[in-house]
Amino acid sequence: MQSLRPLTANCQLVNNASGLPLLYIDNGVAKAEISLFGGHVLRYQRHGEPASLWLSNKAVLDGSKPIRGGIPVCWPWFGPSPARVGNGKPAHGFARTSLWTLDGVSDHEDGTLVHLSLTDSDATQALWPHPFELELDILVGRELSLVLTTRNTGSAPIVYNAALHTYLQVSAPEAIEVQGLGEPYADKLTGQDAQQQGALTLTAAIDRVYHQPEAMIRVQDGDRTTQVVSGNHDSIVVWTPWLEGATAMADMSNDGYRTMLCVEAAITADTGVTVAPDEEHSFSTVII
Ligand code: TA6
Repeated sequence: MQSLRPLTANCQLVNNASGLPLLYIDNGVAKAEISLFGGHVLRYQRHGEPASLWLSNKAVLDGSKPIRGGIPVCWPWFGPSPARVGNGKPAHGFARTSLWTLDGVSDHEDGTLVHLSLTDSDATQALWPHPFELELDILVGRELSLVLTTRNTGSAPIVYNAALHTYLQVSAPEAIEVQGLGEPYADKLTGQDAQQQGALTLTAAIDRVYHQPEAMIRVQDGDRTTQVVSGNHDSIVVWTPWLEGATAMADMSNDGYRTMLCVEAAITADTGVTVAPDEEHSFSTVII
């Protein structure tokens, strides 16, 4: 790993062994790693505490495929490409496999602020024929805060779906209770709508879209509480692949599912969010 250059007192730009540009942040309260490939927060850890984010020990970090773990940015669609975009395009859109631009880094009393952006190119136009500017503002402090802004730089309305697909690090599935998800959810494993009764516990694979979540989701992991506080989203997605799902993934070890849980602020409505020309729309998630 070669150090390219210090950007601020607390942030360095480095290339990993495969040449992928990464930001290394280490400030008074936390450390983090952010990949410009994907605009992807890979790691976040407060000093003296366990890591907040899970990153697969088999994650591919050479820019050839999406990175398993951290916070992938799913955009401008979520899951399989919807009919309005055309079938068969890459799952979860192209933001997570695009090289983002670093617009700025600055150190502040409450943490290190990073601004990343992605604009349309021939490659994005081929998948999604719209001019856009996507901006990700990341604050690495006592909290990890992400704001994703979609700006329409074209002359026709755009419709998007998205998720900040947060992989939380957990100690073990048996230790977990998730509160604040609300009741109604779509179960993507059965294709049925269902109702949550009480706190969610983990005993099998889960792939659910909760439609009426509270702003704050609490993930209780034994004595440890992680809060995921989100805004301007329309749903929270909860996902764990369990053993059968993990075994099927080349970039997750078989027992990887035991130490991760995805709790994702998302825009999943079929209608998406419409952004008029010259307008923008933002949503956010904060890991506390
Ligand atoms: O957020 C849950 C989900 O959409 C699942 O359906 C699931 O398979 C997953 O994300 C991971 O997707 P990926 O394309 O990263 O393998």
